[in-house]
Amino acid sequence: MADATRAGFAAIIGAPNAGKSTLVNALVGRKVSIVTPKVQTTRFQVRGVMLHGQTQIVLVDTPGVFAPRRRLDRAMVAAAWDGATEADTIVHVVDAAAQLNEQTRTVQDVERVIEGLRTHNAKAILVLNKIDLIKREDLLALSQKLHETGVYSDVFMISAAKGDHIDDLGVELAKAMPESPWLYPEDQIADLSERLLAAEVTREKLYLRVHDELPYALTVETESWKAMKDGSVRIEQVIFVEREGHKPIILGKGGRTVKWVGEAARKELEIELGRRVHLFLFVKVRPNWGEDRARYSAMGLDFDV
Ligand SMILES: Nc1nc2c(ncn2[C@@H]2O[C@H](COP(=O)(O)OP(=O)(O)OP(=O)(O)O)[C@@H](O)[C@H]2O)c(=O)[nH]1
Ligand SMILES: [Mg+2]
Repeated sequence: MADATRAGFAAIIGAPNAGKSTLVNALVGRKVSIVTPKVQTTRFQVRGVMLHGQTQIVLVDTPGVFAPRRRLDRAMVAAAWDGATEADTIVHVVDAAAQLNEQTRTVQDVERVIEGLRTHNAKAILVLNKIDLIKREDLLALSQKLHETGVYSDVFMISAAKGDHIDDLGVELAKAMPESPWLYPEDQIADLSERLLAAEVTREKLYLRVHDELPYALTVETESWKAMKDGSVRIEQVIFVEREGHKPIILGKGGRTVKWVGEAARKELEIELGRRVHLFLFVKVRPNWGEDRARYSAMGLDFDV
């Protein structure tokens, strides 16, 4: 039947910082997953929905696959493979520039993904990303080398940030989807609740502003969400840090850092939500939130892995 609908899942996996979330946002055409220059930005599965003709493709953005150390790391890796093995197709995003510069961590992470694909007996579409940063001949050699591993069904060379060759990839993903009724309503582009998205936007701004290891020791939660009579929304969020000593870093001199974060997050939320936003941020210490079971279920992660 010519007009049968198709729908399914495409899991986006790859090393931290490869550009997975950037790719998901580019394919969806809207921001559904936060993006920062820091590794391990995405902590849990985020689903973005793209349409291609009669086909609905649910893109599952996953945390980067890497060597797990802390409990949060292990939960993130588990979430990545869960997303991958349940999907109709797997997209492995590789930062081609980092790979060519032989950045040890990236190379090891890519090897880990290849091993994981072998273990799960799965094939993936290889996406070499960030081609805006490298020479074409280097790219072809890299493509050849990775293709020889035998775990890839196809290779695409793209720039997620610039949107180059994204459309071809979209067509390929559509082909991989089975015949099925659509999984989400036509106008839905993400499965993140507004409360969670709002917390993620604040976390993105914090990552952009605070440096070093601190981002991994913080989490943001939306505590209250009130629709106001004038059409605006009043949002209260708490930034949890692990130690008292982290608090002044978040606040900044005279509260400057948290003020910048609040402003930047508010502006973006107003665009995403399409209404005026009053955003209130509080900083609290919660020692060991990384070992707190309740936080994991709030993020959709499994505590016991
Ligand atoms: N030059 C260039 N930079 C890119 C491209 N795609 C993504 N980036 C940048 O790479 C960084 C990481 O992008 P993300 O999309 O957050 O990467 P990720 O794979 O989701 O990272 P994690 O969530 O930490 O696993 C950001 O600074 C992006 O702006 C690209 O095509 N070209
Ligand atoms: Mg990400």
